[in-house]
Formats: sequence, structure tokens, C-alpha cells
Amino acid sequence: MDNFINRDEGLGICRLQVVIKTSNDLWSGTDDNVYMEIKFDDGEHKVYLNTDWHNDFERGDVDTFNINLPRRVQKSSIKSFEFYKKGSDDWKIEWIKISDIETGEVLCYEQGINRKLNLSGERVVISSGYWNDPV
Ligand SMILES: [Ca+2]
Ligand SMILES: [Ca+2]
Repeated sequence: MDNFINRDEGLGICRLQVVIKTSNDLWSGTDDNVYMEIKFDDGEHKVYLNTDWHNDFERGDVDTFNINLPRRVQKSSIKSFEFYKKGSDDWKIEWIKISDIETGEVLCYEQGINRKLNLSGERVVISSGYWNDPV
């Protein structure tokens, strides 16, 4: 248990940058509401991914969101990042990159997701177990 705790370095994370590429394929874009849920050891935090006065998640777009966490957390307390949309419009995600804004450290960069979410509430889950994949 001590080793696990010692893996954490620094002050922890309080702001994340989430970058999402919507696929270039036909019908990849969505007008549904898109959400990210961050699962922690002891709870979760849900974020509505939306930029005002901008049509998010259109085909081929790269959308960037800066997210404030409810509190400063250690990296090891994050269990997963989960993405889903609510509504009847399909959405195809090509890749997702998540970084710590303060340090610039890339927490995860899932380059080959290429998955279409057809169902409302269906999730793409990026588990912290995969974070050490080479970038
Ligand atoms: Ca849209
Ligand atoms: Ca918008």
C-alpha cells in the first residue's frame, strides 16, 4: 500500500484539458449533449462538455475543454474517464487526449478509439490501467 501512495508526485491535479477528435467518417458528428464522468476512489464528477455559441462535435472537428475538478486530487485516485452522449444522434469518437493543465503532463492519449456511440448513455471508458500506453 505504501508503494502505491508513493507513486503520486507533486500537489495533484485540479484542472484538466480534454481534447476530443470526432471522426472524419460520414455521420460521425453529433448534436446530442456530451458528458464526461470522472470516476475517483470515492465518488465521481460529471461534466457537460459544451462550448457556448459553438456547434461542438461536428464531423472531423477537434474540440478542447478546460475542466476544473471539484477539488485537487492525486492521479492515483482517478479510476477512469468515461464519455457518453444523451439523445438519439450518433457520435463517432476518433481519439481523446487528457492532460494536466498545470504541468502539461499527458494522462492519457487514446489514439485509436474509432468507436461510434449509437445508444443514449453508451460509454467509452478510458481506465487508468491503460494510461501507461506509449504515446
Ligand atoms: Ca454538434
Ligand atoms: Ca455548444
